[in-house]
Amino acid sequence: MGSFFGRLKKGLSRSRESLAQLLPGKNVASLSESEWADVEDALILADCGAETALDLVGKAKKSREPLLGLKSAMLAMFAAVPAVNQAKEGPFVLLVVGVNGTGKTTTIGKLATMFRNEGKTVVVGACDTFRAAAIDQLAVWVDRAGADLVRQAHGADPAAVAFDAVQRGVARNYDVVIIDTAGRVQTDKGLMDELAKVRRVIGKALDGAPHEVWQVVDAGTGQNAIAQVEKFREVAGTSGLIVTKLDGTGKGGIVLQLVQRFSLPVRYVGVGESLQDMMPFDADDFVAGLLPEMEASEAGDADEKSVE
Ligand SMILES: Nc1nc2c(ncn2[C@@H]2O[C@H](COP(=O)(O)OP(=O)(O)OP(=O)(O)O)[C@@H](O)[C@H]2O)c(=O)[nH]1
Ligand SMILES: [Mg+2]
Repeated sequence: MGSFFGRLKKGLSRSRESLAQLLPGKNVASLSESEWADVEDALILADCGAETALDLVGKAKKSREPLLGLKSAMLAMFAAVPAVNQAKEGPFVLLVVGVNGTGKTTTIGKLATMFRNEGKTVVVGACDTFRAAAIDQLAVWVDRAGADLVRQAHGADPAAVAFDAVQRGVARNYDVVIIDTAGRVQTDKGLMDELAKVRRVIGKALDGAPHEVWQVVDAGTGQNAIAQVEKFREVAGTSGLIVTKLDGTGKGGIVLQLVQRFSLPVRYVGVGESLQDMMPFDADDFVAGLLPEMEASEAGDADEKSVE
């Protein structure tokens, strides 16, 4: 937890430092309109997007203390998190989707390890059959996690692999089935149709599956993440997000923007390349990483920004 938070904090330092210059962590009574405009710009630069930045500033302005106001406006965005949808019968089936290189396969290795550590049995379906190397990469992760793998030859129909994986999960009474898919750009209609088919076929193998569809988003993508989630949600039924590479982006506002735009829960965040570098998303930690720290208020703390 300590090291996770450290990595997250380090990853978000660029955004936090620019906000710290505008919002000193002191008991400032108010900011001027132009100071608020600067805060809004800093939020936009941190990838919050204009709409979310405006919304946050609008709410923060109503508070008697700017930094606290911004903090609670951010936390409010994460307020209602739905529970993970569970399987009624048979294994919990999780479909993992997203654009190329966002971290799906790595995240599946981390998730499989996590489930195994919880004592659950896991099978992973290698449905990225486009690249032979993709199957081998997944096999290494799955092996390390101590999970089972369903694979077919390079070039096989991804939907057929998904069907087999779910079937094996049911037949062997596994607790969890995770389906890895090939990365695809949301504008590629052929590949998006294929993903819709993978989803449909999973439902044929087990009624009610997939129970969750987690979309992996690279925190460094910037505004394109919005178009990605919009399209994947429509085609594949994204039900939750995993935001990766929060250790390296220097931004992070994209998380706020995605949550506000789509009301989707962020389930996990990735903060590095190794197995333990993934943690459940914690809104308090995240907001604490994004905003400068509050100093204990001191009496008579005069600052050039304190009075307008
Ligand atoms: N720094 C950092 N790197 C990550 C994280 N998650 C994944 N990566 C790296 O991102 C790169 C791509 O990861 P993959 O897991 O292969 O991504 P993918 O989405 O499966 O890629 P495709 O299957 O090609 O679409 C690898 O070099 C990973 O090590 C993370 O949280 N932080
Ligand atoms: Mg992959």
